[in-house]
Amino acid sequence: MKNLSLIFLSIYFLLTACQKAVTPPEPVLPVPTERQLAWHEMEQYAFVHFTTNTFTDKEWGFGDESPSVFKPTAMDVTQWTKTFKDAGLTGLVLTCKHHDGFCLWPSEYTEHSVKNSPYKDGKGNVVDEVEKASRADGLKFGVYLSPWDRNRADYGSPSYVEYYRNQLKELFTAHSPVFEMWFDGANGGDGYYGGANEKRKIDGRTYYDWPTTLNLIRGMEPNVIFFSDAGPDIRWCGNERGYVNETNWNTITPDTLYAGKGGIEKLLNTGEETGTAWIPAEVDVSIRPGWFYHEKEDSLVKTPEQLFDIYLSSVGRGSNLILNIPPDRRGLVNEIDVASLLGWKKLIDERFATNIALNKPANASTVRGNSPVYEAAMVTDGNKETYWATNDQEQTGNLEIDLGESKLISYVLIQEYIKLGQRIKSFSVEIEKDGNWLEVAKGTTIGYKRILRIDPVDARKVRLVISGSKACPVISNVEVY
Ligand code: FUL
Repeated sequence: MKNLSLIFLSIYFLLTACQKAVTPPEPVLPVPTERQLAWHEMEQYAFVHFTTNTFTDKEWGFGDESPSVFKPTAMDVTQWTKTFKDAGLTGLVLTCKHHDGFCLWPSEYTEHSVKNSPYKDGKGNVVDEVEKASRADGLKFGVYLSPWDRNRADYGSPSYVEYYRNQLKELFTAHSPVFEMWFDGANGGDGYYGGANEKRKIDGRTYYDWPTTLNLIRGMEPNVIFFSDAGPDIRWCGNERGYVNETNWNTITPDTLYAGKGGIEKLLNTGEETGTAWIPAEVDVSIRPGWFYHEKEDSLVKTPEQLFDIYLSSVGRGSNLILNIPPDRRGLVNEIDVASLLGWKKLIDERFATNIALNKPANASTVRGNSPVYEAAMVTDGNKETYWATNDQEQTGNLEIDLGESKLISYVLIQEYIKLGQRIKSFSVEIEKDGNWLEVAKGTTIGYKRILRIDPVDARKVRLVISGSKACPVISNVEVY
């Protein structure tokens, strides 16, 4: 008896040792940082454009607006954050200062702010109020501070850069944590500039001395994600229409890119397969035609279906979505926008209600070292930290999920384990029909998340076919709806 236990124990240790011997795949560089991983998981959040433009009916204030126009009549920032939370958004980024230079907080460095407005008799601080409301609703808080300032007399000279940094110091001292800092590359040249009323050109590559500014902020807020056309943490997607390319690499070579440089839109939209840095794209788009509220656009608010399409072409292509929802002149998210947002959330909840692949058995063409640690069922176990992987030399492979019975399928969701880098270059999805495999969707990149809409079809078995990969495929999750 004693001998038998010893034999069993030895077998057990032998098996565990064999299992341990199967090493995980080497990462394909570059890989995301911890803060980028946390950002990927945020998926969709709000952009809030609100300033004097809301009251002057403009998109780009000239910089000569009187602070007295900033006069919301029924301001309630908790209505904004409740709406965003109910819509399934995970955070918000607020335009603390847009191109017109008007500050939503009482900055000590300028008179062009809420402190000289009728709002709360000059005692208001919209940045503070929005941050508090966000935290109360569990939303992460982010900051937009326009580098281009059409109000400042010294815009274009070194003292303005100092001014800009002082404002960042004010913001980052008063507010933490800030999950994202949004640097807008836009610069139209002309402005009020303290009464000069002229056109000013700056060299976007050198004027702001970004490395110094970013170091300054990083010193105050180590985990902040920097957005600009070219990164360094996340990049612009190259358009404001709500999509990233179907081929969407999280990698790009940033050496020659900088905020405001034209002609790089296509590159930003796809990224680069051979890119040297992990700089994923963020899709910025407004629920309305403009970024600020205009009554005349009330009939043009995007419908729930349009928002759903945008969701598929942003989050569904491995990007994050920053959806702009501009409060109206009352200081409220307009009822029309609220209805649309909640309708969108309902569509998402209905269409992705039950993952019919969850905990279903799966089989793969090959499994890394034949180890249970990397077996096919790791993609249906609902655990994002486990994954299916093949052996190192295998850059293709199939994975089959048995749903147990024939079900109507409309969406397939796939995720790579991006901690080991982005790998997949081409893949397809097939279903079994009368003993034959039928292709129902195909794609190129996957990345953090890929959602494929297919013509609704009945099937019991679904197969993921990886036909091209930079190295052995590493898939953490497959969901079927
Ligand atoms: C652009 C700006 O010019 C728009 O006004 C808006 O803020 C958008 C998000 O970025 O570059």
